[in-house]
Formats: sequence, C-alpha cells, structure tokens
Amino acid sequence: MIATTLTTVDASQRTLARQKTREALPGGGKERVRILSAEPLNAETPLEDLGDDLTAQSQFFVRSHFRGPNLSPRGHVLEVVGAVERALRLNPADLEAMGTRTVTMTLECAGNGRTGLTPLPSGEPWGLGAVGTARWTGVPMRALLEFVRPRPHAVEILAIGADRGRPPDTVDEIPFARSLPLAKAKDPDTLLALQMNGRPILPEHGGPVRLIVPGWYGMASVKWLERIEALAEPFRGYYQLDRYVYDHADGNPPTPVRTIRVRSVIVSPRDGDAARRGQVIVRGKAWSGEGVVVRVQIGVDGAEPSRDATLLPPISPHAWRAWEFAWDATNPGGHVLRSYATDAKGNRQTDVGRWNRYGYGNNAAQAVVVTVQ
Ligand SMILES: Nc1nc2c(c(=O)[nH]1)N[C@H]1C(S)=C(S)[C@@H](COP(=O)(O)O)O[C@H]1N2
Ligand SMILES: [Mo]
Repeated sequence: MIATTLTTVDASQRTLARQKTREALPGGGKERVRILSAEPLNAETPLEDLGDDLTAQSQFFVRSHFRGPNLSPRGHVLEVVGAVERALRLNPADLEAMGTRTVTMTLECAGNGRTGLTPLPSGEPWGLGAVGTARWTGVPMRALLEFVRPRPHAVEILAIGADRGRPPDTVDEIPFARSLPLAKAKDPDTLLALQMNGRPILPEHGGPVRLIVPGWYGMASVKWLERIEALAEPFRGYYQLDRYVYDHADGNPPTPVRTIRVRSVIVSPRDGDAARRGQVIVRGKAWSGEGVVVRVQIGVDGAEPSRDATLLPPISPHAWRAWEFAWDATNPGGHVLRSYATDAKGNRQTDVGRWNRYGYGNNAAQAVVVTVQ
C-alpha cells in the first residue's frame, strides 16, 4: 500500500505473478495487465485495451487488499445472519436457484487516477486503468432479503469477504467488510453475482460469489462473499470509517466515498503516440455513478473545449458510454487532447481533481499528448 510498490516489482516478479494467476485459473489468467503488486494482486488495464464495450475477465483490473482466498466453486457456503427473521446458509447453486438477473455495469476503483493528484497520496499507484465493464449475472440482494426478511430495526446490510489480513496501522486481523444502507441493498440491480461476462467469476475477481453495487465505487462490491449480516446499527469497520472516506485535511469531518464521479478517458490515440497529419479519430469512454453521461467536450492544446464528441448509444444505465471525435490534426508538432464528460445531473469534469488524504475520486480530465507528423 505504498506509492513505491510499482518500482519494487521487477520484471521477474511480474512474470511470476502472471504465472501464479494463470496456474490458479482455468480461464488462463491475466493478459497484458500492468501489475502494481503481485501479492496481494493489484493490476490495471492499459487504457488502449478499454476500447470494447465489455472488458474480458483476463484483462479486467484487480484490486485486492489481502491475499485472495481459495474457495470451492460448488461447496462454498454463504451465511445470511443477523437481524433477520430467517437466517440462512446456502451454496452457490442454492443461491442461483433464487433467480438471476444480468446487468452490464462499470466497476471503477475509488483510487483510479490517484497518481494524478498533487501531492501524491499514499496508496496503490493507479493510473487510469482501474476501471472495467462486465455483464454481471446474479441474484438481486433484494430477492435474498425478501426471503430472509430483515427485522424492522435493521438499518444496514453488511457484506463480509473470505479474505483476511492486517491493514497498515491496525493490530488485529480483519476480513474485508463493507455495509450498504438498506435502501441501496434493495436496489434491484445490487447483485450477488455468480457470473462475469457469462462465465463463472474468476478467483481474483471474487468468485464464486461477489457483490456488485451499481453506481458506487468498487470498494462496495465485496468479493469472495462469505457472510451477509443485517445490522441494527451502522457498521463501524476499518474499510467503512478509516478508509474509503474523503478526508480533505481541512478540519471538516471525513465523508464516505460512495457514488462514482463523472469521468472520461481517451482510449485512442495513446499518450505519446505519433499521428499523421489529417483527420485523427479520437475514441474514448465516459461514465458516472450519478446517471448516464450526456455530453463529452474536447479541448485541444489547453484552449477552452469548444467542440463536442459524438456519443454512442448507452449500453446500460450503469455502464460507460463510448464516444468519438474527429480531430483535424493540421498543425505538425506536439498537441494536448483532453476530454470533459458531463452527466445527467450536470456534474462535469474539471482540469484539477480535489486532493484528499487517501487519494480517492480524482476525476480530473485526462491529458493525452500526440505528436502530429
Ligand atoms: N473481499 C474483498 N472484496 C473487495 C476488495 C477486497 O480487497 N476484498 N476490494 C474492493 C475494491 S477496493 C475494488 S475496486 C473491487 C475490485 O474488484 P476487481 O478486483 O474484481 O476488479 O473489489 C472490491 N471488493
Ligand atoms: Mo477500489
């Protein structure tokens, strides 16, 4: 969890990490991802590989706080306990029998873009590739709750993963655990997901069963689900109160990190690319947890953005939207391209992200430098 992780992972360790994931996985493991740390596995997708609507499991970014547990795909038991009328233990097949639904959703880590903040906060040194989109198939949490019936005094639903460890500056070993307000748990698209892009969820993405929470940053989507607990009081765990909070170090109390902030990325051309003089098609993705993206503006060379990109039709209310822009690259030399997305609620990206202690939610516009020849 330190900014130097990237430089301490040498090429052989990287290869080792790939081999390890590959050995552990029937699906073939990670392909062409940038490994930030091998254990626990943290890896991001190169931007140029985010061009398709869906991100393959083998290319999807991985964010893990602890070493991933080894769970049995069929024998795994999920417990549903706490302030409920009817506690339950069920395996993935029992869960699936409750009826599934498929939702295409973009998952983004709250730390995505952290390295763009000044001064650099500690934490995984994510570029812009801690984001991906998949078709998630699973049982709505809502259906499970209708079955177990939370008691009237239940206020939150706690999701506990099977991974455990000791976070920095804590004494005890803890599991990765996060709660949702009851209303968010009952969102029809909050899923106990069993499949990702039509296949069982690979171990590093939280199989056999993980949570998927639409519109919220990735920390809410608890992997390796082992226990669900209805709580009569708000959860006060480490990953709820000590991390995943915006702490602006300005004397105000920290506020929880929840909804994904509006953002766009330029997928092509890549930063540092050379382009022939003439028309260059600029392509990218744009998304927001606050509703669909309604506009993407393009700025060239630091001027106020004056032209709009063309938005492709949305593929899902919870997923990114592709866009493209025909750039007249007439002047040779270096040029800076930026994209600014606006969502349905009127939120728009700015040039500089707001610094906060742990480096979350930096949705500043990305700058891509292209040399026209
Ligand atoms: N059990 C568990 N769930 C977890 C995490 C974790 O470390 N342990 N990381 C969270 C974070 S911070 C993110 S961004 C997403 C990443 O999901 P992915 O690795 O499938 O991309 O998982 C979330 N769920
Ligand atoms: Mo995350």
